[in-house]
Amino acid sequence: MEKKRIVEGIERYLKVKHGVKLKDAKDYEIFNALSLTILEEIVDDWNETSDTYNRGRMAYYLSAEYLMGRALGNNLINLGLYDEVKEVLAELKIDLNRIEEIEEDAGLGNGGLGRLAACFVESAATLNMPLVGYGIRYSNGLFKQNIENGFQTECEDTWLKFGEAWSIRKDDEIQIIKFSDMTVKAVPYDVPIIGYKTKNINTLRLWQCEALREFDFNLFNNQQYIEAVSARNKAEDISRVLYPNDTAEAGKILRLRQQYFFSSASMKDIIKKHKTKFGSDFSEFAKNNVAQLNDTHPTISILEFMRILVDEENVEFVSALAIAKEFFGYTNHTILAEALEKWDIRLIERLFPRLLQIAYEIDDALMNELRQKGYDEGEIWNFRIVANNQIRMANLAIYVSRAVNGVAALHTEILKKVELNNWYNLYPNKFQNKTNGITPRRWLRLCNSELSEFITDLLGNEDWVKDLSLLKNLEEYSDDDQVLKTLMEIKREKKVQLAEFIKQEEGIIIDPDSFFDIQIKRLHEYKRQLLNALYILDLYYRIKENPDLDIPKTTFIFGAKAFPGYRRAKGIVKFINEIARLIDRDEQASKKIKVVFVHNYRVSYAQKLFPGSDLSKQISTAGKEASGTGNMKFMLNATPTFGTYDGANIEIVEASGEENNYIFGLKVEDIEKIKHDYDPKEYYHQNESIKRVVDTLINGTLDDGGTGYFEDLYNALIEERDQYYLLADFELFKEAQGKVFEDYKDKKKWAKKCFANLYSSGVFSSDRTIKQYSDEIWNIKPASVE
Ligand code: 26V
Repeated sequence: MEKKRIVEGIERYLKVKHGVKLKDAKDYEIFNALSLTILEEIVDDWNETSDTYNRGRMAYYLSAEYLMGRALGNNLINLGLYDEVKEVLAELKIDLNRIEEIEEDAGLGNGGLGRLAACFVESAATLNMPLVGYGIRYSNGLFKQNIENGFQTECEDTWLKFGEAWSIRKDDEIQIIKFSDMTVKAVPYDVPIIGYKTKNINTLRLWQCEALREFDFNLFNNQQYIEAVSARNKAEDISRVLYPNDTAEAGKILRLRQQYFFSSASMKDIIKKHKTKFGSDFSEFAKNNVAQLNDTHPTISILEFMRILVDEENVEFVSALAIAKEFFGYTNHTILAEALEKWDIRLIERLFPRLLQIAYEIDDALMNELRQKGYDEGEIWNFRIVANNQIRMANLAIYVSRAVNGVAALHTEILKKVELNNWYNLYPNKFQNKTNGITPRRWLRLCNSELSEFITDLLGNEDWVKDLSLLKNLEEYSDDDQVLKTLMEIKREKKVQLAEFIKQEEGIIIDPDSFFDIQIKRLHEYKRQLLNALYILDLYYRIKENPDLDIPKTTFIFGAKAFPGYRRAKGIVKFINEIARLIDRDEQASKKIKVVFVHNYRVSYAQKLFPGSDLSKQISTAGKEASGTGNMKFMLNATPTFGTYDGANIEIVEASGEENNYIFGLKVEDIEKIKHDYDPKEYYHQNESIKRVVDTLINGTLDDGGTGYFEDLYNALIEERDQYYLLADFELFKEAQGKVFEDYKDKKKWAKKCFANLYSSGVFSSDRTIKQYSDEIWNIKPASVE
């Protein structure tokens, strides 16, 4: 793109959108104008891509969450315009970095599941894969977190406050959505998904809910102002706010409305497109279309799809079901029973009575099949789609789908052998594994340009950004002192940058020459931030006993949002912050260790944390973390994993070697063996260091401000049998961390471990994952517009 065009574009959009000249423009106005300039540049390619895709078989990713983060930097990188735009702005005395930092994160997701969807759409675009993402345009994304006096507080996320430059509202493609008690508009906002160095531009279509009419004129004339706009507010409530998923929140009527809202709009959109090509002939529908359900959240799509085919398109029920079974695929993202969605049939009946009838009919079809296969009634119960006055969404999704997949090897094995074993025995061929991945564009090329340049220098070109398996070719340098030295210099530079950012954001000063031990992810008991905290507290006591304790100076960094209603998670936030305070106030301990809890952990913060890390903490109870994807982001940034035998940790360590990571703790099969007579009290009474740290929860050493938080944590460990096996893993954790500290003394040895992680990380590219979905589930091929 010509430099002149960029400047002209910025000036033009500053004028028409904000009514200002460049010299008077605020940073957010420049951000908007620059974004629109780029958007303008790609619109033709975007339309051409959609046309090309529409001619062939297409895949649709249905997800209630997309945790996109910021768009500008990523889009510039992917378009190959980053350096150019940086120069142009520099000539205008504007720092691109500052403009990037002004952008609000699009935080339309909770955590891994939503971020995975974001990586997937980016990879699909990069690979020219005909995939469209469908989701919800929440006015408010995941809440913003503050830490006040060590407690988490929350406030609303208003990411749209400056207007959002990166989407186009498509008023002519509105869908009308009917609930039994209200009818609303689904307005599509199309977000361009720009792949890396390709002309193809994919689409993420986010639906916004609006009322059919802005207000009731007659009520308004009667001066009933509130009543006049109440229908509008009720409609807008549907896409107002993202639900935090990490809690047993099922049964919420608004959440069900959200799910139906975006499912119905997406089904109607797909069927409309089909009809423009094939009229009312649905015989080839599944040949041309496939839809992936990102967890059970969009599973009501199955019922809506059936309703449209049967009631509106006059397709026979049996044929419609056969088509649906070809059309849908289902991804499971957790084995936690509490997370499996079930909807009360009275709720479904109240909002969409016809869908309940369809659910019963599908249930009947399944029962017939099982009876024919000789299943007895007892066995059949577990398969039922409608049972106990509930619709079991996972059973519906498994029955009516072409494939069911888990998200890491261990996770898929647990689904097959335990959680969904009955289904696996019924349909062994439906089950597949698709180990998660991450996009190397955002998670290395964009967030760590220093390391990226170094890799490019070593490999001679940038091909690795599109084919991450090429990183393996770095292995030949694994004994090259100069290469290892440069790698560690880059790491130091990224740690300096992170330390500066933390100072600016948190007002906390950390030493970039200390060891950065990082645990960043949603706060949940199964992820065991509490175990990490107890370990640190033990370390504190050991330093008190022996001020010369031989460990490297270490900064423990945490970042995590706790679901607002999840009391124990909030207690853990406070506990970590109290430990931080205890250490800060201690002259001896604070010389050796420091704890920082960064507030409002989000995608853009993550982009600074992963590159500035020395150790990746992935310590979930074995069997509980389906995959994890943060673990892959650390690895790609040349950071060893300290983790349990869980989720993708296992594959990470397999790829880069056990000797280059720290894998410890009870395995799934160990837990199976001990779970019946596990007694945490034995550990508590027999291990003095365990007792010493656990007692701080109740002996007044640490203060929870009278909330009862800490006593509750104590009870979880001691009285409620420590469901996540913290105490059973405590000594193993300590031993493994001791090894980390020992190994870190040998700088070269450590650098080699970091480097091994980098060159072994290729397989965790989401490009690989998307290729597997494309080949093994969706049966789609690249369709390039070039
Ligand atoms: C939901 C719930 C709801 C009830 C209470 C506990 C609980 C805990 C977790 C969840 C998350 C459900 C789905 C999810 O986000 N899974 C995540 O998906 C990621 C992408 O596949 C994967 O890397 C994470 O390991 C997995 O937790």
